[in-house]
Amino acid sequence: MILLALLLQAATPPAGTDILVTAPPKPFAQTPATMVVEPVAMMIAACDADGDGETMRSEMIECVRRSYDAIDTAKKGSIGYFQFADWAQKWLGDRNALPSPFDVDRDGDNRITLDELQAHFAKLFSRFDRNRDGAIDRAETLTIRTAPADANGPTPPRPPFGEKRKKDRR
Ligand SMILES: [Ca+2]
Ligand SMILES: [Ca+2]
Ligand SMILES: [Ca+2]
Repeated sequence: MILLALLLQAATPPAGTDILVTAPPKPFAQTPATMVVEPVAMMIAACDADGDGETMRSEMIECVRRSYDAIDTAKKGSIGYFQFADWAQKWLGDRNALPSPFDVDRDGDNRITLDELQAHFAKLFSRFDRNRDGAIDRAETLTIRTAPADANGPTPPRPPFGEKRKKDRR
């Protein structure tokens, strides 16, 4: 009993002490995303093996091979669509992220070979390397949206500073 009384005493602040109760700070509002990175561009950026901030074609080829080998553990030389979804989950972050297996399976035999995957990434490389310098830098991985989107979808563009939205003026 004495112990309990001591504990209660310890938990009770001495008289005259102000108890300040603060709410957890509000998180910053999410800035509408006008710059996003496609899952496949995220993967290509992560292929930068030497850490110079740019992915060379050779770095990407090696990286695609490694990503494929990590899924084709049986070393069959081809993976089915279900395994391709495993590949997409691991390296693109989602089983349904693009490219879809239908885009990659060029001969339509329902199997994806490493060659087919490399051929698709070669096309992607050319698409992302906008300045054709043989390397994909971080700016080239960005997709700039004209209409920002937040958790609720696209939001109307903000009016220029000092100007109110049209509907507010009425
Ligand atoms: Ca590099
Ligand atoms: Ca195929
Ligand atoms: Ca480039």
